Amino acid sequence: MKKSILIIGFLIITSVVLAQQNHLLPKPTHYARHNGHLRFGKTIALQYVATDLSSEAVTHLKNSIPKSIDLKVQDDADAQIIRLSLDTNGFKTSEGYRLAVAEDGIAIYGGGEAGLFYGLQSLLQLIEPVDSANTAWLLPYVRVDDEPRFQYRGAMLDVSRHFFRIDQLKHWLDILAYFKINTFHWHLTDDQGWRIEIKKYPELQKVAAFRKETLIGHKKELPHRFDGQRYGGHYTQAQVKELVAYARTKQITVIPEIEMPGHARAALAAYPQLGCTGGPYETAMFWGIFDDVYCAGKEETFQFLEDVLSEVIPLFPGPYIHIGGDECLKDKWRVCPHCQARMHDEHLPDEFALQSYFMQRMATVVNRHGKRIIGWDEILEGGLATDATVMSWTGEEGGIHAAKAGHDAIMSPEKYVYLDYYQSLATEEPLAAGGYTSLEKIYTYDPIPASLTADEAKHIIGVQANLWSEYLTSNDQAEYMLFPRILALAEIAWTAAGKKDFNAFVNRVQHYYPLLDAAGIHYADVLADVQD
Ligand code: TNX
Repeated sequence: MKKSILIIGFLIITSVVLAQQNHLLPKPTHYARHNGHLRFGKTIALQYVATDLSSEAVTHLKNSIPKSIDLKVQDDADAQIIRLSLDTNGFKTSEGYRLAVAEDGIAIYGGGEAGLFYGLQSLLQLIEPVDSANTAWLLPYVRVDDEPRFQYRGAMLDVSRHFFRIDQLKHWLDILAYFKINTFHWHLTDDQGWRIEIKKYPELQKVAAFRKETLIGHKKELPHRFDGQRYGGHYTQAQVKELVAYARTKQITVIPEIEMPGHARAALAAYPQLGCTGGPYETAMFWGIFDDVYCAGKEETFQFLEDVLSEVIPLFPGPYIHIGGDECLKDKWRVCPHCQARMHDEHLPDEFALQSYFMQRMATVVNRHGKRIIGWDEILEGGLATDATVMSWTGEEGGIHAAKAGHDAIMSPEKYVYLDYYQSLATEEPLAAGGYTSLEKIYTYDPIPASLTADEAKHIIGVQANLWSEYLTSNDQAEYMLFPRILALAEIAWTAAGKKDFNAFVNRVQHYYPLLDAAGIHYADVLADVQD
């Protein structure tokens, strides 16, 4: 029997009134509140009793409390006991859980370790201080039965256009996991910066990781922002491993994205021979789609990307590697002798077929490492690699097409779930990419398109919100764009469609503002807008 004692000292969370209603977010499948509650003193001691969990699993659970809640592991004879049990037959997936709080204590049953983790997150969401001085804490008697709607609940962050430190990313993973998001899509390379160490290609760190100016945004909009500062940075492989391991303790899978064949200007600045013209190239400084892309004719390009993937793939234990595929202009390919020769030799009718050849070749490399590719919906053009998963961003069409063809798809339509869009129509909003993605718009989005049959719909494995960072100038601004909108994503990804209710959701979001305050998160208070 494994035992460990946890003392949880909560940071000051101001003016939280004990709510009787279900404020769990995302909303669970089934929630029943019973009369009474467990009462804790000023600090909360929780003791885990896990009969059938590995010590590693228990450690993960111990580490699962967001950093905003100050956790100390100590022996305490008076601890409340949480009985953790696996129930592998009782749930549809390993993420399902049952939480029971009653007179005789706290019990969590999980379909797997992930389920126990989510049961614990729900428990943490239910513990409330009795007063603003946190003189005591109450945990209501409840029974929660819960399963996620989608297995893939994602958030993407673009660290190329704006660079974020590992500790900043970890902080977000804490909060994302607390709201049961389980996938972090790490957009590591783009025209404006290459952010992952590749030992075989040191120029990536020296050249591709930097650009001449701090800021990108759109050239026309930002003349005043030129500061002449070289801007950049990258993550070492050791840091990548550290983040991936950290995410694992939060039940979060990290998916790296290495962009190809477009969005490659930074890589070409470092290795110009990989472009059709041979350069010279510069890491891009502004928002845009650039026509200098990897040359699809030269073997050297494939060798480079194969080498890159061979270093990247072992760092990420998850099943997917994202290889981009979006917005690849074909202008250079049309006049490049290498590309034209390749098309001739491989009997490719047009440049779209050449892109498909490119992506399928790289998919083979990924498959050889035992992984599957994800690509943006443009990978559908000219034919899809056998086990490719499509990330549908230009709309829902790509996802629908993929699902009908028996491919998995992740819905991420820009119109609904793009977090670089404005979140309110207020004039004082920070400059953003354009568009408007309100909290309500995300909330009302249903990732399963009505045009799919039940069987086809099974291929929609989930939904993801994307935060592109061309317009971000700071970590605080990134948080402002992420929160609270990412909570709407969390709920549409977890909660059954029939259980959604926007007004009730808004109340629940408000409930978490003090927690976000305590965690030092700079969220946008968009609820004032909503209630108008
Ligand atoms: C399109 S969405 C892109 C990104 C930009 C974004 C700006 C996608 C796959 N590609 O490169 O950052 O628009 O909204």
